Amino acid sequence: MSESSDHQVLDAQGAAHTTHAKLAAWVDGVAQLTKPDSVYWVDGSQEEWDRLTQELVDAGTLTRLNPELFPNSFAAFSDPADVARVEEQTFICSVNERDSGFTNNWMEPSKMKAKLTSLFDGSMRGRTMYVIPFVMGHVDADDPKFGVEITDSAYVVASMRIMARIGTDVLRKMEELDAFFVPALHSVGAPLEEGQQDVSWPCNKEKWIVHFPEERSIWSYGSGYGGNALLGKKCYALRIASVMARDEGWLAEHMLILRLTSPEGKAYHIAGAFPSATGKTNLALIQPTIKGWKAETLGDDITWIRLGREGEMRVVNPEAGLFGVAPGTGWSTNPNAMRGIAKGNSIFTNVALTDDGGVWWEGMTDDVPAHLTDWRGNDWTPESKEPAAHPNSRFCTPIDQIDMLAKEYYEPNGVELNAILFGGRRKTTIPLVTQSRDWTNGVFMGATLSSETTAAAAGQVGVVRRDPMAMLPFIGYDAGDYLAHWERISQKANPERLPKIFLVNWFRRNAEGGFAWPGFGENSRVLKWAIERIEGKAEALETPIGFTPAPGALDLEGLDLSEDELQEATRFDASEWANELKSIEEWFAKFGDSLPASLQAELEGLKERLGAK
Ligand code: GTP
Ligand code: SPV
Ligand code: MN
Repeated sequence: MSESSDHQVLDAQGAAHTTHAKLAAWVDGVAQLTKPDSVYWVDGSQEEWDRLTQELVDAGTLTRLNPELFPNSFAAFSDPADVARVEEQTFICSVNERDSGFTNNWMEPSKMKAKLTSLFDGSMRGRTMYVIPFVMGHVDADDPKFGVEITDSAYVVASMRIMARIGTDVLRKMEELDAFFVPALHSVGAPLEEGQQDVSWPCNKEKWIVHFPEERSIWSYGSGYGGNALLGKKCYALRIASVMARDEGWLAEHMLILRLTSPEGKAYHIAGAFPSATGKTNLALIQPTIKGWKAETLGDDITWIRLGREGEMRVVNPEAGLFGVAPGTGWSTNPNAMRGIAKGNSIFTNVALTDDGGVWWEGMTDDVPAHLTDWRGNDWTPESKEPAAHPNSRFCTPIDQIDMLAKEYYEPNGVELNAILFGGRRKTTIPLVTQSRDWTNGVFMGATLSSETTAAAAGQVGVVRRDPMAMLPFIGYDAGDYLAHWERISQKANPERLPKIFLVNWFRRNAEGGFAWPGFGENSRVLKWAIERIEGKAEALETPIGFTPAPGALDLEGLDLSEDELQEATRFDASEWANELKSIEEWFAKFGDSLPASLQAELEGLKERLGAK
């Protein structure tokens, strides 16, 4: 067949599958550019999942796990150079450079479009082009947020089926509303020549994760991994959604949502922003160690916050699955996650395989298996120097398999938010918990949030960096404007119903170098104190940085922790804060004119309270 007649076949695809004219035209245009062998519209059915996963097994991309251990579950092993988000190659191409701000990479949109157009030209040759209609959040929400991902990766299709609501039902709703959708284009950038043998994880050395905020579109090239390729997640539900939220008066945040019910039966909703691989999924699935408190989850990674009719803040989780860090998630630290994973229907990426056809990762069980196949396919024993699972290996599991999922997860317009936690991974300086003095002081805590970098992003691990609201890699516009937007939203809200804000740190070290606080389920003690603060019951000490638990105010019943150990975890240390202050000043200086005056005033207030002026 000649090339031009080939394209005529592809031209006819769009209109035959959808009455949504814009979508049909976009799909046709992409097919003409990327030149796939065929175009396939994803319906989201079980039959389709069975077929695609079998094709992926045949292609060597997936390994079917032993169904007695993990039913309907698969392991994938990526190219060793494609294991995490690539922040240096992530761009916010706003029309004006100023609007992408100093925290983002920027290129002039038409220049970037030209570059991407030439990369995508023929990039799907020899492959199937999949069209995935999806909605982030509920299709029945007051304002459903639609997207369509085009990808040449069946692994992405299978993963998207877990992570988002996808398929024909969503497409029909889009058509009925003639809805706006975010076009999200993805290619692994590995076209196949006639007769060329494919590899198990096609990708390209060159990677581009690009967002055009004004037209609300996404182009991702070269990577098949997680947040680079499942475009509903970080690219849409955070970067593009944060821009929509700025324009429409809401917030798109990197937060978990937890519902806690007190022994008196009163329920509270807490959202928590922690940078990547810093404990969101674990806190979302917490098993409280204190008596009488019940925890249920609504979300583990992304939270959309909107104002309700009474000026209350309402939260929804726009996702349908968990894409969780595997290492450290285990039967002793996180049984709720493990029970959900064990139900199957999951895709594991870059974990190790056990000899009986199951999966394993560091921290999954207390006993370490005598033999494994590591994530690179090599034999592994406990003597091996390298970890068996990649530090950023992930489980991808439907959220409805979590026993502790709150029924409120299904509320199309969410639930009222009562408290916000900001947390980082800091060895020093940041106490276990500090309550902000008020909303603006809480926004200051979020704006100056800092954390040691993790394996979730390519690059050096363990370096302290400022990560405002845990959104540093995900703010789709100018960071100063983003902080101003947090202030603006609070002014529109009912002041009586504003969530209380707390700064937490589960990762402070003691003099011996161990964790000063046991963490995980024991974090429920901190949550209890936070709720009792909201209720006006718990005592606090006022320090220059905010309110910390008064002696005896944290419930430590049943916990083996001495007064001294508790002190190490919770104390405010003036000398550490003298250094912190310098670092915060350097950080704020980077914002230039776009730093909100209210936050500069917060810094001045802190300086004064620390006796630094
Ligand atoms: P992303 O999915 O990348 O956004 O990560 P996340 O924020 O959901 O982090 P997750 O809950 O998966 O935890 C990441 C790592 O932190 C795991 O290795 C956990 O074992 C560890 N971790 C989580 N909570 C705690 C805690 O309370 N204390 C300690 N010491 N480690 C924790
Ligand atoms: C994160 O890095 O915050 C993640 C994993 O949740 S990814 O989807 O790859 O962004
Ligand atoms: Mn995350």
